[in-house]
Parts: sequence; structure tokens; C-alpha cells
Amino acid sequence: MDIKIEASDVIAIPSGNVGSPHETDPTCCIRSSDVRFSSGAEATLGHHIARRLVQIGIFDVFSVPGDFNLTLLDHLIAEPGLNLIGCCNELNAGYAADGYARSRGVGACVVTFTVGGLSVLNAIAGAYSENLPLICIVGGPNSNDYGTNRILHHTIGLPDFSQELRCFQTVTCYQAVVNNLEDAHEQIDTAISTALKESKPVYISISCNLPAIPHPTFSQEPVPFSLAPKYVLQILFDFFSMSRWFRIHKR
Ligand SMILES: Cc1ncc(C[n+]2csc(CCOP(=O)(O)OP(=O)(O)O)c2C)c(N)n1
Repeated sequence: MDIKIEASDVIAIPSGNVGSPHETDPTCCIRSSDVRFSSGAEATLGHHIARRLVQIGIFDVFSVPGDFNLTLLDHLIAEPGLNLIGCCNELNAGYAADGYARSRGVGACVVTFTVGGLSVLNAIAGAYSENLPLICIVGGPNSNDYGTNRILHHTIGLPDFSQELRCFQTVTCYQAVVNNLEDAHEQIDTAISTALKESKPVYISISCNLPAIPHPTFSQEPVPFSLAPKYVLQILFDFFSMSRWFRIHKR
């Protein structure tokens, strides 16, 4: 299905804000009235992710905590529009997100690096086969550990940060490894919009030390997505069918 994104009232994104895909994609919509600036604690990666999930219609996130996702989970809990549902294992979280995506159009789960990522994999593969947009967020290694060849806990004991990523490459349509703040905004928005457009699961790894750090790219309230999940399209379809019915029957 070709998902239409509004193009009305497009305004420029203030410099320093990575607005992608909006800067490059003329079909994306930014309304001046929607642009609100936030600062300090709100201009963080964690806050951005939380807002984005709410904006696309996700009000419940299924999660299992672990050392690598704790700060991110704190930010999701702090988001008034989000309800964090703790699950007793990752496979449960993945299948709960699967069910949520079936009923609401898109779902999300949050797990921890490798030990959690590999556990949720079967549910993600199922979502792929069922064409469900499911956003699987994994708390990842500290950004300072990339390139150090260290062996991290919760892994199989090899200095290889990419094992989990390679597994997800086979069962998701897009993978974003966020280990710096410069392009985090762009990567996250691209991942989320790809999940919605392709109706498939995506993988987003968020370095565990980044969610609480403010960055200029997040100094603005996230630009609302006009990408409509499936259920919004259904509502529109019902609305237009009804209008047609009234037009025909009013005579
Ligand atoms: C598959 C997996 N997911 C997440 C974690 C992160 N984790 C470490 S301890 C813990 C809580 C374990 O609780 P419980 O089984 O009740 O043990 P206890 O509280 O007695 O330590 C979690 C979720 C993990 N180690 N393994």
C-alpha cells in the first residue's frame, strides 16, 4: 500500500536540527503550528523516541529490562502518553507487540543487548512473515565501547558487537544502530517510517549511554509524522464510504 504523507505548509527546519527524512523528503509534512521547542531534559534522545512512539499511535510498549536499556526505559516511563508493560521474557514482549500491531496498526517492544535481542528474535521473524510493523528497540553497547574490541556481558563472550545486528538483518526490513547523537534523529525517523511504509518489523539499537544526553537535534518537539498506520487508513476509508452513502441516500 502506498502511504501518503501530507505536504501542506512545509516549513524549513531550524539549522542544527536533523529533520530527516523531512529535510530531504518533500512528501513529509511539518506544520508551523506543530513546531514547539523543548530544552534541557526534554531535548534528549530518550524523550524523542518516547514522543515518536506516541505520535504514531503506540500507547503501550512491551519490555524486559536489562543493563543496556535501563536509561531508555526511564525515558519511556517518563512519557505521559506511554504505558510501559513489563513482560516476564522477551519472547512474550515480542508477541505482545505483535498482537498490539495487529489490533492498532503498529507495535513496539524494548529489550536488552544480545541476551534479550536473541530471545525476541522469533517473534520478530513472525511479525515479518505476517507483514506487521513492529518497532523492536534494543538497548545497545556504550557508544565509547565501539571499536575497542572488548568482550561485553550479555553476549556469547566474543568481542563482536554485530552478532545481534546480523541476526536481525534477516528478519527486519531496516536496522538502525544509534551509537552517536549526530544522526540519531535521522536514523530513528527513517527506521520508524520504513516500518510503517513497508509494514514490516525494524530493529533500532540505542547505545545505553545516550538516551539521557541532550542534543541540538532534539531541541525541537519531534515533527509529527503524518504517516498513517493501517488503522488510521481504515478509519479514513470508512469515513469516505459513509460520506458516499449519505450522498447517494440523501435524495
Ligand atoms: C534473557 C534475559 N533478559 C534480561 C536479562 C536482564 N536481567 C538481569 S537480572 C533480571 C531480573 C531477573 O529477575 P529474577 O529472575 O526474579 O531473579 P532475581 O530477582 O532473583 O535476580 C533481568 C531481567 C537477562 N539477564 N536475561
